[in-house]
Amino acid sequence: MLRGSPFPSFKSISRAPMFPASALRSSVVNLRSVFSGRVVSQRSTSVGSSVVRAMGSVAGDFKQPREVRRKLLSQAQPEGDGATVRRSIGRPELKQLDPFLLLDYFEAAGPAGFPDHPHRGFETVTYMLQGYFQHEDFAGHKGIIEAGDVQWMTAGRGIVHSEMPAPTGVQRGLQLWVNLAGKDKMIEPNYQELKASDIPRVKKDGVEVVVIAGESYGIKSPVFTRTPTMYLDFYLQPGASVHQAIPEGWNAFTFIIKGNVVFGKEDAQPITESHTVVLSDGDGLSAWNKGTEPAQFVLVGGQPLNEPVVQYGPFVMNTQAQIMETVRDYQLGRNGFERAPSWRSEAKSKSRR
Ligand code: FJE
Ligand code: FE
Repeated sequence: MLRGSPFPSFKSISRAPMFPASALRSSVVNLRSVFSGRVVSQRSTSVGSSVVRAMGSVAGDFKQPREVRRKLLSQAQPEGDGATVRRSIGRPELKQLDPFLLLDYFEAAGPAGFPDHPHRGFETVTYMLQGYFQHEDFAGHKGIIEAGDVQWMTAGRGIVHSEMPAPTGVQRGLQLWVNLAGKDKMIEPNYQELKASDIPRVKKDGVEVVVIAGESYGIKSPVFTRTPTMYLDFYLQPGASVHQAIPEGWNAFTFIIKGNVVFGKEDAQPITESHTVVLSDGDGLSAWNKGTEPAQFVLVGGQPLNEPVVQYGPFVMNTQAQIMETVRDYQLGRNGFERAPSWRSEAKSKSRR
């Protein structure tokens, strides 16, 4: 059991809010398919719009529309070092939506951010909407994520890094955590870094979509999603609607960044800004902007892993024994965390002088 005291130095790498004791949680979802070695298909989204819907923009054809299963509001909360997030997936009422562990819509103005911290067992996807973020990791990898850019980071067996917004101006963006299957948790860390110009965008009938992962309107993202995932950023002009295919059996949700959006049925209640909508099963989603202002929302879907999830802050494994091993690896600097004990980000070193 992780009860605080067995890992005294663990706290020293974290400032209080980063790794609350409550971050340790365990949920056995489906033991049957753990380590079953099932083959997952990369992108099974069906495209082709043989049936043209009466109105609206057809980004992918489908038969069984998904509807709103749950609606949750995300209020701003402090996170990291002076940053503010609106947490979607990962909040107490929605700890996870397999394979997703977290979606934070972050806003930072001035000095704030997420100083030196580790990850193991999943992927972080940072998508900037405004401003920029500077990142650096313990292996010497560093760079800037600017508005429209995506950093798809596979932490695998271990990354320690710092994620700090620009010192001036307003920074806005999203960070999504995608779980990795047990067989992939200890893979070599990897980055897929896309500049805004590398990410396909489609504009049609008052709809604009940024294809971060998966496909829309027959256009595919170049991102490889080890855990099969779709991630689309939609902009709907007033009066516009979109019909988007989503693979059946995948879990899917939307998070509204701006405006009001009607999901599922045209006469459904519009859903407002900062709400997460968990979608029911089906093979597609219809969305309408019936308001007078442009609307923006992200649609995220993924093939469930159906494995037990044990999370301790930034470490996500299948069992508590693996979590304890991870904490030990991190403290002792082994199994992928070799550079952890001696590394300190430049950002942090500078801020301390
Ligand atoms: C954190 C572990 C973490 N939301 N949104 C525990 F890794 C983090 C963390 C972030 C984060 C970073 C960015 Cl750039 C954007 C984020 C959480 O680094 F906040 C906790 N509690
Ligand atoms: Fe991080």
